Amino acid sequence: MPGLPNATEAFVTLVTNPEYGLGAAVLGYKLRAVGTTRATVVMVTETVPETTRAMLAKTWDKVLDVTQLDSKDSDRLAMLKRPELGITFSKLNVWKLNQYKKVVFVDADTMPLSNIDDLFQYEELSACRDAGWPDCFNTGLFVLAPSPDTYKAIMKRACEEGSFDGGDQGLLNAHFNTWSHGDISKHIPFSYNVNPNASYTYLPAYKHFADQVKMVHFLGAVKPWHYQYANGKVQGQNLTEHTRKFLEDWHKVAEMVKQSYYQPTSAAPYVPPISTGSTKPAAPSSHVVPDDVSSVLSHITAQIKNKEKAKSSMY
Ligand SMILES: [Mn+2]
Repeated sequence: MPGLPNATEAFVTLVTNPEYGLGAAVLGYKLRAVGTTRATVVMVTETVPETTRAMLAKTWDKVLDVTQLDSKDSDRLAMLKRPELGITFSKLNVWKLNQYKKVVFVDADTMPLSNIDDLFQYEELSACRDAGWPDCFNTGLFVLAPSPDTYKAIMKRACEEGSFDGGDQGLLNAHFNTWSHGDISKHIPFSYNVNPNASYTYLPAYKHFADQVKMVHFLGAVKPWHYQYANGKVQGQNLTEHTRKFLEDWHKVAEMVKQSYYQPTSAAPYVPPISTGSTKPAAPSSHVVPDDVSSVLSHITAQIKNKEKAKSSMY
């Protein structure tokens, strides 16, 4: 446990399944290892099993139940070939955590390499450029000021416009749409959200700025937990030297988290539980975020039904 976590500011992440749970456990461990003075909060949806919650409780200050939001926008998600991204709409629950004045949201597939508490100097909405489309910000890391009003405004936009990429990044870029050409003080340096997989695009820069990398973000469909790891080495072809190093750093922490933090109830070795979709919903927790989304969700459902109707009438 950190000595005195600053209770008005928090790092927050989201976990919706056991794999991201291991990612978040690594992230929580690393945030403490680099000496954060802020509170650490992991939001979990009802799809997260008890074993994963127990592991997270060892590496985060607070495990918080949140409502699962799903954009259900399968057409657009299919365009991205990432149908699982819809669930990232659950990220929006972070705006409801108004017991905190300021939050740095970080994806569960990120890993800080050094202290990143200076991010709390930034105002809402601050973020780094997306490596794929630099006029958009990447939502793997962003600074926000929780507010139920902002939450409602973003949900309203989600109902009216959906998201151009089907995920939270399209929606948040549409909502905070002055980011690219507005106040440049809301542009966080790229070194706080570096995608090691993008190295082929600008390898000399990766070499030149390697020492300044504060946090890596393993974005894309292949995550650190998909790589085989044995004897301190990650198995994988076509990995650049620094990608391999980041992946091995991640796995070293993952091994530690699994061995010394995760206490299985049987003597069986740790195997990440596989989500079957039939996971028993967790017992109600005293930390449930007030749920005011049911009406919003019924709007979304109605909209989808209308769209489907419109589509089927075209044929
Ligand atoms: Mn991510």
